[in-house]
Amino acid sequence: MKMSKRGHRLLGLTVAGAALAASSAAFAELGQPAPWEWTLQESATEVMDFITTFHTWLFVIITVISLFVLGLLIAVIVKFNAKTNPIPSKTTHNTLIEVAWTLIPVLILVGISIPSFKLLFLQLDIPKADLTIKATGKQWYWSYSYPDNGKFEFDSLMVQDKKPRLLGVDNEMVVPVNKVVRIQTTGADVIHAFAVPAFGIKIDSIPGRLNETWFKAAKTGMFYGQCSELCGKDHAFMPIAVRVVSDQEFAAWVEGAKKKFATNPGNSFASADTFASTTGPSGE
Ligand SMILES: [Cu+2]
Repeated sequence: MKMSKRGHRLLGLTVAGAALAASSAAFAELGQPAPWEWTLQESATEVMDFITTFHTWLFVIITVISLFVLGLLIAVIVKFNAKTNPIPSKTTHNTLIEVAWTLIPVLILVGISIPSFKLLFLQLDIPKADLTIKATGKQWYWSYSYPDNGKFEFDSLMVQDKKPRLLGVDNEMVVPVNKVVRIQTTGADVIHAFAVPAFGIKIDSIPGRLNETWFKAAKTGMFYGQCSELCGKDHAFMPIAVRVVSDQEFAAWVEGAKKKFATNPGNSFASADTFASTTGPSGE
């Protein structure tokens, strides 16, 4: 069977699309962005699963609406131009169409709002936490404190040569797998935002206010995020690195961290000195 020119073009497009999808899947790495990635990052929590499904659902809806409107436009252009339709209809009302173009958009909005509210409640209704971590955004790094596990606090600064580029840090936030982690976040100087795409969380860290969010990582591994509120010249260089480990590994890490990061009362600004003496990404 011989293929038409259009058939060839369609086949070419399909192959290109499939190759693109396959390549993005091949590059995709859990917990971090991948080259040529054009989809959402792979999910590691129930919330992110929901976000991904909701995103796909909205994409289907907008695609159908766009194609429908495009179809109508083409029909008007082809069938009702001055040449093919010299005597235009004088119709001003059509009850059926008027009811339809009122009712159908309402139904579409209801179809969007129901999963939207479900997702909102899932995100905002924080379940009973197994662990609380306070993440403080500072110009330009994060400090994490573990009030439940021996009250230690430490700074997490980007390390320039560490992989993945611009995401590697000296001290990672460590959490146990399959445990509800409540994040309380605030800003020490200006507004920052704590965001980890694979967990589906993004929340402003505002000075003088304590915002809360939560995640329950279903997979172990490294998960990266970034400050997501423009906060100054090194905004792009204050990554968030979360290491999800087993319960036993977490307990062992806590023991080590307690000694390593023992809180030194009366020296709460020691971290600022640490930062000043560390070579920042801009070489300052
Ligand atoms: Cu920031």
